[in-house]
Amino acid sequence: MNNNHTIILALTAALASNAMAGDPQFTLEDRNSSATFDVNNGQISWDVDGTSQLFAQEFYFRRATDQSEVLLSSANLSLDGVFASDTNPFRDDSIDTLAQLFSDDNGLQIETVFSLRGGTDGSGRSDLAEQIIIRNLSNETMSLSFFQFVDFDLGGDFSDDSGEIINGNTVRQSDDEYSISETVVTPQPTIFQVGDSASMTAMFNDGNADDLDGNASWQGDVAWAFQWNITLEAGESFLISKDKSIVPTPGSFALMGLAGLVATARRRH
Ligand SMILES: [Ca+2]
Ligand SMILES: [Ca+2]
Ligand SMILES: [Ca+2]
Ligand SMILES: [Ca+2]
Repeated sequence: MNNNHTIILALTAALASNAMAGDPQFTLEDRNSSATFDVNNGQISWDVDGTSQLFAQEFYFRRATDQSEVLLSSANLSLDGVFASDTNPFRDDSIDTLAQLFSDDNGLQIETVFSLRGGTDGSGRSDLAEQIIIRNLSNETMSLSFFQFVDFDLGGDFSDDSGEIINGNTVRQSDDEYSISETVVTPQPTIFQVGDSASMTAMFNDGNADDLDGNASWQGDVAWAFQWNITLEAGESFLISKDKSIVPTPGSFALMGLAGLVATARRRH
């Protein structure tokens, strides 16, 4: 199956689900992993070896004219395109990369690209690469704040997680089974926050303008966010490049499960 064929199938499936009610959703799959994205709500799942790891990943922005943060969604901006593709077609015929393009009427354009790479079955490993490109297509200088908000519930449960931010651009969150790290490859965020999921969700949806508070660690229902304050000249663009990696926590049940699989494989051979 070639890439174009896969894209057409994916778009047809999305349009069909839209017609049936609900938001268009795309599920990326690669080896032991899957991740679902909703054009109205951001990323809504990331499963590794059948275990749910993510509650939500959402992007927000606040333009000079906005009174509060606005969710990046086809409800708030026009959705100019969605493309799902299979970038390793010799391995499988599953879509693993999703690109979405949003814009407003005043020259702001935001493109997101997600690329999923799973690990071998039972490894507890997975990787998600992300690029966000913010463009000023207008003839005037544009200022905005852009926010990434992430709520992982590692291992399918939310109460036993702990999270911290190191050097202002690297997140580590873990529980007894899994660990997630995210590194912002470029550029350094203006400010960050790790905190309680419910209060951070409320902050982004309360109708007031909020900036992150720089808190660097939290335990419980951990969530985190990065904020970039950006000024773009006419025609200028801003690229945020990030990578999320899930691995088994050292000494964890997930890792022991992997060791068990290896031992079993050795016995069979
Ligand atoms: Ca693929
Ligand atoms: Ca957990
Ligand atoms: Ca707010
Ligand atoms: Ca959480």
